[in-house]
Amino acid sequence: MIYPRRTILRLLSAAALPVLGRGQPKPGMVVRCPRPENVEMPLDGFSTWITPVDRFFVRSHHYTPAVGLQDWRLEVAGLVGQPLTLSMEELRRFPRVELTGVLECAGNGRGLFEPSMPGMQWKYGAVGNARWAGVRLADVLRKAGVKPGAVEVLFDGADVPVGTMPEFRRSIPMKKALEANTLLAYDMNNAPLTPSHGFPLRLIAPGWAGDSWVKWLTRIEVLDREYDGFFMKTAYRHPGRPVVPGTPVKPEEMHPVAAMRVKSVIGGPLHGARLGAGAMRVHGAAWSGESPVTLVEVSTDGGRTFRPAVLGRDRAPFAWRLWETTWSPSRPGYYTLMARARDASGDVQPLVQEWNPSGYLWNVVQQVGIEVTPELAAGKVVPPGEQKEGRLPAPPASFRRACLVCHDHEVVEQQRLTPAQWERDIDKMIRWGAQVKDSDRAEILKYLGDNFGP
Ligand SMILES: Nc1nc2c(c(=O)[nH]1)N[C@H]1C(S)=C(S)[C@@H](COP(=O)(O)O)O[C@H]1N2
Ligand SMILES: [Mo]
Repeated sequence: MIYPRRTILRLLSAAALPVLGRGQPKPGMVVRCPRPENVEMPLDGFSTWITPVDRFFVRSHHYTPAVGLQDWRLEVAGLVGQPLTLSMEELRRFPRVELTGVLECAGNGRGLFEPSMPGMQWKYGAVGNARWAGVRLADVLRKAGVKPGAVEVLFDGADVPVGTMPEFRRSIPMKKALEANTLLAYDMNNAPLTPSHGFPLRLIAPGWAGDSWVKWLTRIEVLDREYDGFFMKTAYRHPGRPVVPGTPVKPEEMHPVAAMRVKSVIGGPLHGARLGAGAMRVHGAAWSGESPVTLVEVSTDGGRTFRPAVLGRDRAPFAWRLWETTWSPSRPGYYTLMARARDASGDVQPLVQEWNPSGYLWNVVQQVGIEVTPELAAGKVVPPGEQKEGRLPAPPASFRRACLVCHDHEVVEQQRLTPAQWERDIDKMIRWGAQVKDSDRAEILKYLGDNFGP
């Protein structure tokens, strides 16, 4: 196969631009892929109300662009009376608004779905709670003067697609765009956004999953119709009803992922831990979409009984809530801990995870198995052992040539796909510009199928 011309140009221009493919390294994070940067917060992150920037997950489809404020402008265009071109200085003249809120990737938990599907295999930590500051999108739109007939606002960032992948462009309906809490943020935790998190400007869509929180904003366009680009029409769609696990659903039968779902995560003890007898703290964080968490209940007997946990004092409408309870196991044994959150709308976490084709919005009640043993002194905790990974055979040169040009190996290692799923995935990669020679295809598929199965 010949490289499409567009791909060559893209790869060349990507190489020439000061693009930070890997972002700033964040020590102690679970690296799902160094390039493009995708890192996950470990479970200990569910112990602090505000997630520090260096512990905050990163999800980037493309390489991190290096944007300089000097030439940066925000364009406001489309169905408006007065198109705008704003510098950061001009933008900062709008009233400053602060908001503490949860940012969670729609795909958080994908790595837990059975049957599995391709994509970043996030477990629990593609989520964080930060202080955002910026200006109201509504204020900027008011200045531009939205004309009648506006349906959606479309957002575009400075990231350049990898290969022939589509641009990451996302839209939100007018109603969400005009809400007082929808922000164009320049600060995260009281400092300018870092490159990984969208410097100099990103969208904050509180209560909605991360795919709407477009980073590196350069252009906002008011549309008189629903946007039909790839990341709205094909990706980030959910059936919104239970479907037979493992079966395809047509994109037109799904709708765009919007609000997050009510969810709690147990930050400790950790699954697989061994503990001595005595009182222990069971704790974590809980959040929902657009209505706040009102209750977290904890079970220590595999879901037979639940009792309310104590909710942390720190709270804000779109933030997560820390929770904890103290528990003294009456005798040694194996225990299954569970936490179940409820929100103000009455929504509650399910006991069974309904499946969807792309693995979005995982929010089933988590189960944490621990062993209480007389071999350990009261209060002593032995964390779960490091998972021993089998050694991988060296990837064939054909695979390195075709695949590792655009992304690192880590993103492949975490997949759990059948040979048929790998076939489809390689076809997608070819559509996205991968150069796979016909003579190499079988060898690549064998390497993938032999090593990264379900
Ligand atoms: N321009 C652009 N914006 C983007 C993305 C992207 O790839 N490009 N990823 C989105 C997704 S899927 C998520 S979950 C969040 C992640 O934000 P973070 O990296 O700051 O945690 O950014 C969103 N904004
Ligand atoms: Mo995401």
